[in-house]
Amino acid sequence: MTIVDTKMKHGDASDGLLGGRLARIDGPVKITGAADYAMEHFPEGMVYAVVIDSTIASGRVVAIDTGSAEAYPGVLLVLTPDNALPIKSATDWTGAPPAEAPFEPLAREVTFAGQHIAAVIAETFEQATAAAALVKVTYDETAPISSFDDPRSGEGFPIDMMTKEWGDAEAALAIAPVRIEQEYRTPREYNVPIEPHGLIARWEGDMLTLWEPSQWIDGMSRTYAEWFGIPFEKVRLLSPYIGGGFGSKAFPARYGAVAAIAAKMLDRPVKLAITRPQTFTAFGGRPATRQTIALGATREGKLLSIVHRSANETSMDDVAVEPLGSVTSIMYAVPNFSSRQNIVPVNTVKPGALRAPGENPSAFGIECAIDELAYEVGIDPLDIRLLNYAEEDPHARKPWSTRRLREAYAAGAEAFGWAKRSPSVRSMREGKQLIGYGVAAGTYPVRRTPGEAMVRILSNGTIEVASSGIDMGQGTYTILAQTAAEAIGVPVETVVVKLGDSSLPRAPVAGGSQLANLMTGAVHVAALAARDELIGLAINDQNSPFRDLQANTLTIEGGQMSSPRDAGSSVAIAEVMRRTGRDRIEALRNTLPENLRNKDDHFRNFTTISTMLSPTEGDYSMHSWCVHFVEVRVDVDFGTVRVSRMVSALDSGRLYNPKLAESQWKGGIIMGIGQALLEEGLVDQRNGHVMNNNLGDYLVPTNADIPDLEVISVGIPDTNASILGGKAVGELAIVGVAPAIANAVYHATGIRVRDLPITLEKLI
Ligand code: MCN
Ligand code: MOS
Repeated sequence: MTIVDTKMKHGDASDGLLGGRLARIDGPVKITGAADYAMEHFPEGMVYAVVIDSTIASGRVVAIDTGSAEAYPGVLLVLTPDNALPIKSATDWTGAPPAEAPFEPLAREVTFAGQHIAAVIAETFEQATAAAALVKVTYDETAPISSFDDPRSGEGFPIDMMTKEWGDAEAALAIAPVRIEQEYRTPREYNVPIEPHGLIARWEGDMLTLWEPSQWIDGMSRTYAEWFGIPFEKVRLLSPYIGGGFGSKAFPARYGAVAAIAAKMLDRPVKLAITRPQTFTAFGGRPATRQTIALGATREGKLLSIVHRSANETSMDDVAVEPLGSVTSIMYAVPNFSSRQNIVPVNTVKPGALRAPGENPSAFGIECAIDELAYEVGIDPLDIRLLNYAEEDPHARKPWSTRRLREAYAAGAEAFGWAKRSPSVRSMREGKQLIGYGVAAGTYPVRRTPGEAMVRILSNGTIEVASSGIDMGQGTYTILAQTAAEAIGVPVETVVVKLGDSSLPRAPVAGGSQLANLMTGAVHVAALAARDELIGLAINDQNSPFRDLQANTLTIEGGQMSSPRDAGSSVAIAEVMRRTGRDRIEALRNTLPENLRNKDDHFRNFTTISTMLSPTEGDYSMHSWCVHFVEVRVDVDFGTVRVSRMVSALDSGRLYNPKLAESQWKGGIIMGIGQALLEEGLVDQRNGHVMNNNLGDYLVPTNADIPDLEVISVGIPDTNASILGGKAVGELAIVGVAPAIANAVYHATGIRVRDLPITLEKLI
């Protein structure tokens, strides 16, 4: 178990309260190397597994010759589908019941290049690696379909759940005075967190311990428990520190099952580390997407109709949907609307979640399209957004809980100097640099899943907060310490936060940008309960110092309890605990709805996404909002694009810690710049291999690519959205960055790039 200690230097005391700019309390252990990451454990007797991946993208494994590998020094086991311990299928993340058939993490039928087909387990990593090279696989290969541009992939099949329609969009489009229609595309993009994936699995009898980076301790523990048919409590998953995930560490992957199977078969702890190239095929990444958007409008630029048709790639054997109509359907007021989506199976690993799945590519489509319309009708790209401003949710027909997008447009435009933009393309230039200004909006929904937290007041006055929620860099440790400090009335230095352990109170997934709102809410409720109990004790206990004062109202501030009736006397919490002989006060609270609160076993032992409320459940439609203003400079001779200036204004409601929220926003913006200009998974169309499966060839931005970023918070507390008034932060800011850059590039050059990334060959 890891304890994060807040005894460190920071700014003034108010920094420690909610809304204060407290620096990350997990920072010192991270930069001094004291933080223990999953793969840094060395349990007694540990051995090493190396997974062998398919070199073909389509076909079947005919034979696996393991003889030489088995004979290699140190080799303990060569695992194939034929000898692997059978395990069960597990419930999926939505709560859909598991398949009857057993789950086979090693494949016989191959549907993508890089699919795990065997594993070698040896005493050392080097032995396992060398022996893995000796395994001979014979395939029966068939021609793969490597992308949805392959004519053989067809149109795919419709996902009815994604259909959103009102009015008569086709008819309104047909008679609209102004019509534009274009296709927008985003490539395969991959999660490349700094810490690659992997795990250590150890069995002690029927107890499974896992050290594995995780965005969802409870969901992953449940899956492992179901795979092996053991109770949830028999799985201990530890993930106190995580080197980023961006959506890729929320579910156990097949290699996790392989490691746990091998550990059980050998009765030795097994470490299985995924190599960087394997991170491109061992789990999802964002699928390639394409969207056709037709806009019908008046000559003044008022929208009359949107017809949106879209598709994303999925794997051959499973359904992955990247919701491409998510922003299209809520950003603008439009009387007629139709959005439909297909998924197209190709020979790829099943795509997964990558920061703002859905909203991110969705915004690329609609926010470029609206920009195109602005030029078509000859009005300013910012004005056209205001002209079509949605005063309520046009799809759900509900009022926004809060939507400070107008304020964001105003604040962003002012800080950026949008008014200095000259309207026509190629009209701003400095030497060999064409200068362009672009704008685009973004949004991310407020998701709500119940959470649970424990708050303890210990005899020495320390406050302990415990939750199985995680911190992969967002700041969970820090904001939960601030929440407890504020609710109880103690300096933040006295709060200790424990996270990332399945034996702690249950928390939902740190995905969908919901954890901060949910867990600050649960900790707030638990901390108030603990405080109430402490005050009750102080008032009622025979030995309480306040008993003598006969005080019936008490306050706690700075860790000192006092009675307003007797201003002079204040007693430290530790002293109250000592005098009353209490060793601890504990409050376990959850934020389950009233009707589930007392029969919460199902929730506690079966956390799936099924308890998540939609952003439009209830009286309001709840979303975070943002706008990005970008200046690009495009070299006239070389077509190179640099983002030279950027101002973003964002509405995430109340910020629990502005320093951390700003850092989250900037992280998202940086990823957005990478998406716009650099990121592109290249799949060899002949054999389905990801060609640039490493950080040398799959480009992500570095410091030199990023200008000074200015972020402005325009949010106000939104207590419809969450207990403490915050809205989503983590994924918001990536949404809208790529279209803002594409729009700026058009303004600079007069060239409209509708397929990401915007590389130089598309501009010359
Ligand atoms: N915050 C705040 N005020 C609010 C809400 C949030 O100050 N009203 C700040 C807090 O510091 C909080 C952080 O923003 O810890 C993120 O909060 P939230 O939006 O609830 O997001 P989650 O905690 O659920 O984190 C997940 C989210 C997602 S889904 C992805 S993807 C993502 C992201 O966070 N991956 C990240 N940010 C990441 N940051 C890092 N460093 N690494 C990743 O892999
Ligand atoms: Mo974030 S992609 O929802 O983990």
